Amino acid sequence: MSLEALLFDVDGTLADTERDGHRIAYNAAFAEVGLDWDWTVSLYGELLAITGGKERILHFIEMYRPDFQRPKDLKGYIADMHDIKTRHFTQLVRRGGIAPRPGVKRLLFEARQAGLRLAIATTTTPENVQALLSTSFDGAEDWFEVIGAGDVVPSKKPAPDIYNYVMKKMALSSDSCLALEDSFNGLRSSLAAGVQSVITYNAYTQDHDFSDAALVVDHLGEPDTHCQVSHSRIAINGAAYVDLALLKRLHGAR
Ligand code: XBP
Ligand code: MG
Repeated sequence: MSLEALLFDVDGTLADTERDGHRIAYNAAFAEVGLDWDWTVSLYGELLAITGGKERILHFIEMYRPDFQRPKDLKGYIADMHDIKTRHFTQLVRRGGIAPRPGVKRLLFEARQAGLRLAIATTTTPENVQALLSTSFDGAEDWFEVIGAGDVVPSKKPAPDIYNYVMKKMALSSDSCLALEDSFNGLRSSLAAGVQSVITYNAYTQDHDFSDAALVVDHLGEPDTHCQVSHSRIAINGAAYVDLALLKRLHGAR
Protein backbone atom coordinates (compact mmCIF):
# COMPACT_ATOMS: atom_id res chain seq x y z
CA MET A 1 0.00 0.00 0.00
CA SER A 2 1.60 3.32 -1.02
CA LEU A 3 1.64 6.44 1.14
CA GLU A 4 -1.57 8.35 0.44
CA ALA A 5 -2.03 10.72 3.37
CA LEU A 6 -0.22 12.65 6.10
CA LEU A 7 -2.16 13.10 9.34
CA PHE A 8 -0.86 16.05 11.36
CA ASP A 9 -1.13 16.65 15.06
CA VAL A 10 -1.34 20.36 15.95
CA ASP A 11 0.05 21.33 19.35
CA GLY A 12 3.78 20.79 19.45
CA THR A 13 3.84 19.54 15.84
CA LEU A 14 2.50 22.21 13.48
CA ALA A 15 3.68 24.84 15.96
CA ASP A 16 5.15 25.03 19.45
CA THR A 17 1.90 26.22 21.00
CA GLU A 18 2.03 24.97 24.56
CA ARG A 19 4.48 26.95 26.74
CA ASP A 20 3.94 30.42 25.26
CA GLY A 21 0.45 29.88 23.89
CA HIS A 22 -1.98 27.58 25.65
CA ARG A 23 -0.29 27.96 29.05
CA ILE A 24 -0.54 31.77 28.87
CA ALA A 25 -4.19 31.51 27.79
CA TYR A 26 -5.08 29.23 30.70
CA ASN A 27 -3.49 31.65 33.17
CA ALA A 28 -5.33 34.58 31.57
CA ALA A 29 -8.62 32.67 31.89
CA PHE A 30 -7.96 31.87 35.55
CA ALA A 31 -7.28 35.55 36.23
CA GLU A 32 -10.42 36.59 34.34
CA VAL A 33 -12.62 34.40 36.54
CA GLY A 34 -10.86 35.60 39.69
CA LEU A 35 -8.72 32.53 40.46
CA ASP A 36 -5.12 32.84 41.67
CA TRP A 37 -4.08 29.66 39.86
CA ASP A 38 -0.74 29.99 38.05
CA TRP A 39 0.37 27.24 35.70
CA THR A 40 4.13 27.75 35.65
CA VAL A 41 6.28 26.38 32.82
CA SER A 42 7.31 23.36 34.91
CA LEU A 43 3.84 22.63 36.35
CA TYR A 44 2.34 22.87 32.88
CA GLY A 45 4.86 20.31 31.68
CA GLU A 46 3.41 17.87 34.22
CA LEU A 47 -0.19 18.78 33.38
CA LEU A 48 0.40 18.09 29.69
CA ALA A 49 0.23 14.39 30.54
CA ILE A 50 -3.54 14.96 30.50
CA THR A 51 -4.77 15.79 27.01
CA GLY A 52 -7.70 18.13 26.51
CA GLY A 53 -8.03 21.45 28.29
CA LYS A 54 -11.22 20.66 30.19
CA GLU A 55 -9.82 17.32 31.31
CA ARG A 56 -6.56 19.04 32.30
CA ILE A 57 -8.33 21.66 34.43
CA LEU A 58 -10.34 18.96 36.25
CA HIS A 59 -7.13 16.99 36.84
CA PHE A 60 -5.49 20.13 38.26
CA ILE A 61 -8.40 20.68 40.68
CA GLU A 62 -8.36 17.05 41.79
CA MET A 63 -4.59 16.76 42.17
CA TYR A 64 -3.50 20.29 43.11
CA ARG A 65 -6.57 22.11 44.50
CA PRO A 66 -8.51 19.45 46.47
CA ASP A 67 -9.92 22.21 48.73
CA PHE A 68 -11.28 24.23 45.82
CA GLN A 69 -14.90 25.18 46.54
CA ARG A 70 -16.47 23.24 43.66
CA PRO A 71 -19.56 24.84 42.11
CA LYS A 72 -22.61 22.58 41.87
CA ASP A 73 -22.15 22.27 38.13
CA LEU A 74 -18.37 21.74 38.05
CA LYS A 75 -18.49 20.40 34.49
CA GLY A 76 -20.29 23.51 33.27
CA TYR A 77 -17.99 25.79 35.26
CA ILE A 78 -14.89 24.19 33.69
CA ALA A 79 -16.44 24.31 30.21
CA ASP A 80 -17.14 28.05 30.59
CA MET A 81 -13.58 28.62 31.85
CA HIS A 82 -12.24 26.67 28.89
CA ASP A 83 -14.25 28.82 26.48
CA ILE A 84 -12.62 31.91 28.04
CA LYS A 85 -9.22 30.25 27.65
CA THR A 86 -9.91 29.47 24.00
CA ARG A 87 -10.79 33.13 23.41
CA HIS A 88 -7.46 34.17 24.93
CA PHE A 89 -5.56 31.57 22.92
CA THR A 90 -7.13 32.48 19.58
CA GLN A 91 -6.51 36.17 20.28
CA LEU A 92 -2.86 35.42 21.06
CA VAL A 93 -2.52 33.38 17.87
CA ARG A 94 -4.23 36.03 15.73
CA ARG A 95 -1.78 38.62 17.09
CA GLY A 96 0.86 36.51 15.34
CA GLY A 97 2.14 34.99 18.54
CA ILE A 98 2.83 31.46 17.32
CA ALA A 99 5.21 30.57 14.47
CA PRO A 100 5.12 27.30 12.47
CA ARG A 101 7.78 24.78 13.47
CA PRO A 102 10.74 24.38 11.05
CA GLY A 103 9.97 22.43 7.91
CA VAL A 104 6.22 22.12 8.42
CA LYS A 105 5.18 24.60 5.73
CA ARG A 106 7.76 23.12 3.33
CA LEU A 107 6.51 19.55 3.89
CA LEU A 108 2.86 20.57 3.59
CA PHE A 109 3.58 22.30 0.28
CA GLU A 110 5.62 19.34 -1.00
CA ALA A 111 2.89 16.88 -0.03
CA ARG A 112 0.21 18.95 -1.77
CA GLN A 113 2.32 19.25 -4.90
CA ALA A 114 2.72 15.46 -4.92
CA GLY A 115 -1.04 14.93 -4.56
CA LEU A 116 -0.95 13.48 -1.05
CA ARG A 117 -4.08 13.96 1.05
CA LEU A 118 -3.75 15.95 4.30
CA ALA A 119 -5.70 15.90 7.54
CA ILE A 120 -5.47 17.15 11.11
CA ALA A 121 -5.89 14.89 14.12
CA THR A 122 -5.72 16.94 17.30
CA THR A 123 -6.99 17.16 20.86
CA THR A 124 -7.34 20.93 20.82
CA THR A 125 -10.48 22.79 19.74
CA PRO A 126 -11.51 23.50 16.13
CA GLU A 127 -11.42 27.24 16.91
CA ASN A 128 -7.77 27.00 17.91
CA VAL A 129 -6.89 25.06 14.76
CA GLN A 130 -8.70 27.56 12.57
CA ALA A 131 -6.93 30.51 14.22
CA LEU A 132 -3.52 28.85 13.85
CA LEU A 133 -3.99 27.80 10.22
CA SER A 134 -5.40 31.14 9.13
CA THR A 135 -2.75 33.23 10.91
CA SER A 136 0.46 31.19 11.07
CA PHE A 137 -0.11 29.07 7.94
CA ASP A 138 -1.38 31.77 5.57
CA GLY A 139 -4.93 30.44 5.50
CA ALA A 140 -4.05 26.78 4.85
CA GLU A 141 -7.34 25.51 6.30
CA ASP A 142 -8.48 24.23 2.90
CA TRP A 143 -5.30 22.22 2.48
CA PHE A 144 -6.69 19.74 5.00
CA GLU A 145 -9.55 17.53 3.81
CA VAL A 146 -10.60 16.77 7.39
CA ILE A 147 -9.87 18.65 10.59
CA GLY A 148 -10.46 16.19 13.42
CA ALA A 149 -10.34 18.26 16.60
CA GLY A 150 -11.28 18.21 20.28
CA ASP A 151 -14.66 16.90 21.40
CA VAL A 152 -15.61 15.46 18.01
CA VAL A 153 -14.66 12.08 19.49
CA PRO A 154 -15.54 10.63 22.93
CA SER A 155 -11.97 9.82 24.01
CA LYS A 156 -8.94 12.03 23.44
CA LYS A 157 -5.34 10.91 22.85
CA PRO A 158 -3.78 8.47 23.75
CA ALA A 159 -7.05 6.84 22.67
CA PRO A 160 -7.07 6.18 18.89
CA ASP A 161 -10.45 7.84 18.37
CA ILE A 162 -9.33 11.00 16.60
CA TYR A 163 -7.14 9.10 14.11
CA ASN A 164 -9.91 6.57 13.44
CA TYR A 165 -12.37 9.44 12.98
CA VAL A 166 -10.19 11.15 10.38
CA MET A 167 -9.39 7.96 8.44
CA LYS A 168 -13.04 6.92 8.41
CA LYS A 169 -14.09 10.34 7.08
CA MET A 170 -11.47 10.06 4.32
CA ALA A 171 -12.02 6.33 3.66
CA LEU A 172 -8.31 5.78 4.26
CA SER A 173 -6.73 2.59 5.54
CA SER A 174 -4.20 3.04 8.32
CA ASP A 175 -1.41 1.45 6.27
CA SER A 176 -1.68 4.20 3.66
CA CYS A 177 -1.08 6.96 6.22
CA LEU A 178 1.72 8.44 8.28
CA ALA A 179 1.09 10.53 11.40
CA LEU A 180 3.23 13.47 12.47
CA GLU A 181 3.21 13.89 16.23
CA ASP A 182 5.20 15.42 19.11
CA SER A 183 4.29 13.50 22.26
CA PHE A 184 3.99 10.09 23.88
CA ASN A 185 0.19 10.45 24.02
CA GLY A 186 0.14 11.31 20.33
CA LEU A 187 2.39 8.39 19.42
CA ARG A 188 0.20 5.97 21.40
CA SER A 189 -2.93 7.34 19.80
CA SER A 190 -1.68 6.96 16.23
CA LEU A 191 -0.21 3.50 16.85
CA ALA A 192 -3.46 2.33 18.47
CA ALA A 193 -5.15 3.36 15.23
CA GLY A 194 -2.58 1.36 13.24
CA VAL A 195 -0.76 4.43 11.91
CA GLN A 196 3.02 4.76 11.95
CA SER A 197 4.30 7.99 13.47
CA VAL A 198 7.07 10.49 12.79
CA ILE A 199 7.91 12.40 15.96
CA THR A 200 9.17 15.98 16.10
CA TYR A 201 9.79 16.37 19.81
CA ASN A 202 10.01 19.66 21.68
CA ALA A 203 11.21 20.92 25.06
CA TYR A 204 8.20 19.42 26.85
CA THR A 205 8.35 16.02 25.14
CA GLN A 206 12.06 15.41 24.50
CA ASP A 207 12.27 12.81 27.29
CA HIS A 208 9.16 10.87 26.26
CA ASP A 209 9.45 7.22 25.17
CA PHE A 210 9.40 7.29 21.36
CA SER A 211 10.94 3.83 20.84
CA ASP A 212 7.91 2.70 18.81
CA ALA A 213 8.09 5.61 16.38
CA ALA A 214 9.29 5.19 12.78
CA LEU A 215 11.44 8.34 13.02
CA VAL A 216 12.29 10.73 15.85
CA VAL A 217 13.76 14.16 15.09
CA ASP A 218 14.01 17.49 16.93
CA HIS A 219 12.17 19.14 14.04
CA LEU A 220 11.50 18.52 10.33
CA GLY A 221 14.43 20.73 9.33
CA GLU A 222 15.07 22.96 6.34
CA PRO A 223 17.85 22.81 3.75
CA ASP A 224 19.71 25.41 5.81
CA THR A 225 18.55 24.28 9.28
CA HIS A 226 19.40 20.61 9.65
CA CYS A 227 17.37 18.35 11.96
CA GLN A 228 18.89 15.99 14.52
CA VAL A 229 17.77 12.37 14.15
CA SER A 230 17.61 10.45 17.44
CA HIS A 231 15.90 7.30 16.11
CA SER A 232 15.01 5.94 12.69
CA ARG A 233 13.58 2.67 11.45
CA ILE A 234 15.58 3.02 8.24
CA ALA A 235 19.08 4.14 7.32
CA ILE A 236 18.59 7.81 6.60
CA ASN A 237 22.00 8.35 5.00
CA GLY A 238 22.68 11.66 6.72
CA ALA A 239 19.42 13.30 5.68
CA ALA A 240 19.52 16.92 6.84
CA TYR A 241 15.75 17.44 6.79
CA VAL A 242 12.56 15.40 6.50
CA ASP A 243 11.09 15.51 3.01
CA LEU A 244 8.49 13.47 1.20
CA ALA A 245 11.05 11.09 -0.27
CA LEU A 246 12.23 10.20 3.24
CA LEU A 247 8.66 9.74 4.47
CA LYS A 248 7.90 7.46 1.51
CA ARG A 249 10.98 5.34 2.31
CA LEU A 250 9.95 5.17 5.97
CA HIS A 251 6.41 4.19 5.00
CA GLY A 252 7.68 1.54 2.61
CA ALA A 253 9.83 0.00 5.32
CA ARG A 254 7.02 -0.62 7.84
C1 XBP B 1 -2.57 19.01 22.78
C2 XBP B 1 -3.57 19.02 23.86
C3 XBP B 1 -4.51 20.18 23.98
C4 XBP B 1 -3.73 21.48 24.17
C5 XBP B 1 -4.61 22.58 24.72
O1 XBP B 1 -3.29 18.70 21.63
O2 XBP B 1 -3.62 18.07 24.63
O3 XBP B 1 -5.31 19.94 25.11
O4 XBP B 1 -2.73 21.24 25.15
O5 XBP B 1 -5.71 22.77 23.88
P1 XBP B 1 -2.57 17.96 20.33
P2 XBP B 1 -7.20 22.78 24.50
O6 XBP B 1 -1.11 17.75 20.68
O7 XBP B 1 -3.32 16.66 20.15
O8 XBP B 1 -2.74 18.93 19.21
O9 XBP B 1 -7.20 23.69 25.71
O10 XBP B 1 -8.05 23.29 23.37
O11 XBP B 1 -7.46 21.35 24.84
MG1 MG C 1 0.76 17.41 20.15
